[in-house]
Amino acid sequence: MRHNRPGLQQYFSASTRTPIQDLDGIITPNGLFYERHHAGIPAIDPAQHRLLVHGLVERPLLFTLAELRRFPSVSRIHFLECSGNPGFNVHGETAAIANGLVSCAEWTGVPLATVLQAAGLRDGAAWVVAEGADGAAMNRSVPLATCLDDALLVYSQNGERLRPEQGYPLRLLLPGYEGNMSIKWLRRLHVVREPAQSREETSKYTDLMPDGTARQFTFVMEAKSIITAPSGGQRLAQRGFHEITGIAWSGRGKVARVEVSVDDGHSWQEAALQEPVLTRALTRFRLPWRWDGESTVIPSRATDETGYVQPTLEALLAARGSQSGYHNNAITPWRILASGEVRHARL
Ligand SMILES: Nc1nc2c(c(=O)[nH]1)N[C@H]1C(S)=C(S)[C@@H](COP(=O)(O)O)O[C@H]1N2
Ligand SMILES: [Mo]
Repeated sequence: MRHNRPGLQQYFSASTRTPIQDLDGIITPNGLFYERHHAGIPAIDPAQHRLLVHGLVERPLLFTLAELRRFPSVSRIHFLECSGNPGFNVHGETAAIANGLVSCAEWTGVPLATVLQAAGLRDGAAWVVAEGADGAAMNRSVPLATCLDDALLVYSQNGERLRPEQGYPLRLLLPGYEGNMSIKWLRRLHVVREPAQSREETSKYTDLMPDGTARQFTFVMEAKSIITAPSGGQRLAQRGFHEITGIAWSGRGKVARVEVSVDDGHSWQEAALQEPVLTRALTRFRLPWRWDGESTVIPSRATDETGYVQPTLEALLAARGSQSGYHNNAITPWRILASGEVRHARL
């Protein structure tokens, strides 16, 4: 779903959202994967594309895609979420507007650790600056420990080659981290001592606090959930049985529990989680429900395996103030009217 912000001077949409209210299961079809690009989508000839690995390494290396594909590969299912999903002043009419900058896919590629080991790390190596080949030459600094952990150099998504929108022919994937760091159209990995302090980690992707300081390097996407049915814009056609279903995820690991309330948070019931529950992947939850035809509010609340509980918007605003633009993982409550129409409870 293209998202054109009124007042923003641009002739193309810089982001599209996944219609999460219309999807089942946990895998996002590639054509419906959300998109966020800061300088359009470059057209890259894969035969010409190179990945440079240099800086504090024993052997600077320049890879063609064919060379990268010779490394042992892995496939893993992970979500990707923009840390601007949504802003703090957005109460989406639909689940897509409220939370559609999240998607989940099976990614295939090479562990970044394998490629860094091939280059050999030198003393002092502590960060890797990843850079894209788009007009923005977008770059982000990634701690070396993350690069040696579960970071992937990805060339395929859900079985087919990456689409141009997702970074063809090569992207970085940092499971559980804010989407911005998963650099698309990846062309360079610079191993360095200190973070680059680039635009995307200073003026952007930092959170301004009420006391005037800013939170920087807030990498992890904290636990979140959203009911996708019934959700905003939908309508319950009759009273009686309805399945409440939605998605939950956590950048820290597995989702441990999702609770759903059908009485505006007065009481909570535990939803069933679709097996297998995967680390840093969308997790489908379901709760059978009998609607009595009365108006009510239905929020959902995720807890991850670290014990972290998804907060209310009030709790987030109390902790961070209202200047902060990123990392809103607040509970989304849907209001069901007696007519069966569903709206965002804050609208
Ligand atoms: N080179 C480059 N990488 C990028 C971006 C970009 O504009 N250029 N956008 C980032 C942002 S803000 C997000 S949320 C994700 C979006 O990935 P997707 O478009 O595949 O969903 O890519 C990140 N990687
Ligand atoms: Mo993003």
